[in-house]
This record gives sequence, structure tokens and C-alpha cells, in this order.
Amino acid sequence: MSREEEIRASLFDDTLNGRAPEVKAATEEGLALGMDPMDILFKALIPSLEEVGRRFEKGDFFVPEMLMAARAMQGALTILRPLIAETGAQPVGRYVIGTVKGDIHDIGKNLVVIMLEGAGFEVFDLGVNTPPEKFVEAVIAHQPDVLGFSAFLTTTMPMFKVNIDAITKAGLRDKVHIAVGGAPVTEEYAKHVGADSYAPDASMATRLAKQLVGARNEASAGAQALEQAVKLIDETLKKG
Ligand code: B1M
Repeated sequence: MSREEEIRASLFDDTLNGRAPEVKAATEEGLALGMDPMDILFKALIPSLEEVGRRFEKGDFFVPEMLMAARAMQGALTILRPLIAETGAQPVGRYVIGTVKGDIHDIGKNLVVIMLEGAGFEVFDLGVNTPPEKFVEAVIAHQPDVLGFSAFLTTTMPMFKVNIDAITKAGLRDKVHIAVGGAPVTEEYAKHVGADSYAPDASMATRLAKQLVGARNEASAGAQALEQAVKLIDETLKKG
């Protein structure tokens, strides 16, 4: 086994067992050896949390174990975050995101934030357990291109509809694209509650946001060109 494989294996094991100092040390060693931060994330840390979920479902793990694993993962994320989100680019767009009311899961949402920042978005993260009125306030204050809701429990998914209704009631529905996601969410459910898009993971959420903003920028460049052409024709006609 190479040292990199050993590090991946111990990251998996130590996250599973909630050993935060060891996870931090292995993350630092992996990076020092030149391992890719995305590799550490997707080949060790996330699979480990998936295993935590499986054990919880079987009744082998309880909330304290889940919490310790999450803390260990978050320690590693703190180290990885600046490396993944490194970008000197001008903001490509604005994105407001939060975990819905009643739900305190945030690792998945934080990953979406990290990847959006990495793609050049200015992100306003409202955190967890976010009530509908906070989303409304944030849309008014930041005028984002995209408003994203994360839900990780089947019991909190219905908050998507409550949030969308609040945005509609505030007269903001046609001003913002609404994206939803989270482990139990499906494309079908997103459509059912009236969201504009759904993504199964952070990279797809980022790709969709980039496509949306790119299309808007193209449309507004097109509109500007058209306006200029009309002006030119007007001036030419006036000149006779
Ligand atoms: Co909880 N938990 N948890 N939990 N937890 C799950 C989600 C669960 C699936 C475990 C299980 O039974 N297998 C289960 C939910 C079952 C269900 O409803 N379907 C569950 C439960 C039941 C609970 C409690 C109710 C337990 C209890 O108290 N009896 C409780 C609820 C508390 C609450 O919120 N009110 C609870 C509590 C907790 C902890 C606090 C202990 C801790 C969270 C710590 C934290 O987040 N800071 C915790 C954890 C760690 C988990 C598991 C093990 C891991 C979650 C995670 O971080 N996954 C989870 C089991 C599992 O997922 N396998 C579980 C890794 C993460 C990278 O993936 O979150 O899917 P994910 O994020 C993805 C995508 O969803 C997507 O991109 C992310 C990155 O690729 N995505 C978006 C996310 N947001 C998006 C937004 C988008 C687009 C994509 O557009 C806007």
C-alpha cells in the first residue's frame, strides 16, 4: 500500500470513529505529500460519512457517533476549504443559500458553498435552521441570481414549498432562480414544489448556477447590442 492509500484509509477510519485530531493530521500530511484536496474529500471523507449513515440506519451508531464523525469531517473541511475555493476571479454571480428551518445538517450545504466560491460566486450563507423570512430578507438585501435551499431530512423537505410561498408572497418569485438539493431530495420533488432546478451534488449545483448566470449574461449582452443597433438606425434615419 502506498503512503497515499494509507492516508486515505486512515482518513476514512478516523472520520468514521470521530477522531478529529487524527483526521486533521492525516489531511495535513496528505496535502504536504501533494494529494489533491478533491481526492481527499470524495475518496475518503464523504465515503466515510456515508458509512456513518449506513451504521446509523442499522442501529450500530447513534447521534453522538454521528456528531463526532461530523466534527472530524468539519476539521478537515476547514483545512481544505481555502484550497478548493481558491479564486482570484471577479464574482460571476450572487448566490444565497441556507439549510431550511428545522434542519441542522450543514456539511453538504457547506460543500456546495465551497464549490460555488471556487467557481467565482459571491455566496451569502444563511447557515442552518433558516426560517422563510430570513430567505426573503436575504433576497431583498443581496438580489442574488440564485436562491438555494438545502434539506437533509424527509421531514424538512416540505419547507421548500413554505419558503417558495414566502418568496412569492413577497413579490420576489420572478426575480430569482430557486435551486434545491439535499440527500433525500429528487428531481421530481423539486418540480412538485415549484423549484426551478435540482442538483444531486455540489458540483452539479455549481455547474447549473454557472450555466444560468452565463445564459443571463449572454442575454443581457445581446439586449445591449440590440439597443445600440436601434439607436444607430434612429440616428441614421434622423440624419435623413
Ligand atoms: Co443526521 N441524518 N440526523 N445528523 N445525518 C442523516 C441525514 C440520515 C440520512 C441518517 C440515516 O438515517 N441514514 C437521517 C435522515 C433520514 C431521512 O430523513 N431521510 C438523519 C437523521 C434521522 C438525523 C436526526 C433526526 C437523528 C436524531 O436526532 N434521531 C437528527 C436531525 C437533526 C436536525 O436536523 N433537526 C440528525 C442529526 C445529525 C447530526 C447533528 C448528528 C449530524 C449533522 C452534523 C452537521 O451537518 N453539522 C448528522 C449527520 C452527520 C448525518 C449523516 C451521517 C451525514 C450527513 C452528511 O454530512 N453527508 C447522514 C447520513 C448520510 O448522509 N449518509 C445523516 C455528507 C454530505 C457531503 O452529503 O449531506 O448529502 P449530503 O450533501 C450533498 C448533497 O445532498 C448535495 O450536495 C452535497 C455535497 O455533494 N446538496 C445540494 C446539499 N445541499 C444542496 C443544495 C443544492 C444542491 C445540492 O442546491 C441548492
